[in-house]
Amino acid sequence: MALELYDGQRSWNARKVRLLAAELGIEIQSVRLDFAKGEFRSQEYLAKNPNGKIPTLEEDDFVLWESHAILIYLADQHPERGLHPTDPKQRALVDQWLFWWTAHIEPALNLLLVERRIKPFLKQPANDPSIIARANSELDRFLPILDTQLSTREHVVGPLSIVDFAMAAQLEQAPMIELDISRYDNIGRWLERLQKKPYWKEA
Ligand SMILES: N[C@@H](CCC(=O)N[C@@H](CS)C(=O)NCC(=O)O)C(=O)O
Repeated sequence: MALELYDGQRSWNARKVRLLAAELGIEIQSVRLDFAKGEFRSQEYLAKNPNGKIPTLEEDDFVLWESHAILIYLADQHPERGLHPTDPKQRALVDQWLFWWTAHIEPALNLLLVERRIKPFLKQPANDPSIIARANSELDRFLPILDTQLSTREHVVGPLSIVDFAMAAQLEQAPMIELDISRYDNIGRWLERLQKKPYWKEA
């Protein structure tokens, strides 16, 4: 069976997977779920992913959720590309940045996403100033670390790796959550380099 990805047009987590699959030339069949129609919470989908979130990868009877676990699984199909390196130290550095992103940046991005997009969409009170301030304070603390890292490297760990896909798919959506990243020059240049990839726009 082909690889199937339960995803959604606007999901930045699903986009991480589509971008990496395109880079690796892995064919993935996309199964689009519509949040507004409650398709994330159907019994059928919850049986695959009890979180009711996307993305979920399905390959025969193997089901995998959590976008970063999916990135690792796909990259490990092509060890020769080194996107999740086999050398223990290089791999540990990729994992370091992936965990750092998951622990420090993603929660803050998600707070902005919920306040600025999800709550208005659900017609709930949104744009809570204290939540937005908390998110921005975390981003002000941690994004400069990424900007400095990129000041001397073409990609986050040097060579292209899965962390570039994990981070870029979300940071390129900064305008959507009204996050200003224009002061981070190195992040901006790195995003521009990635966006030149031939598949980037369509993935
Ligand atoms: N940690 C999960 C997060 C997945 C996630 O939050 N996906 C969003 C779409 S980008 C979603 O399904 N949201 C629906 C919900 O939270 O109910 C991952 O990386 O896969």
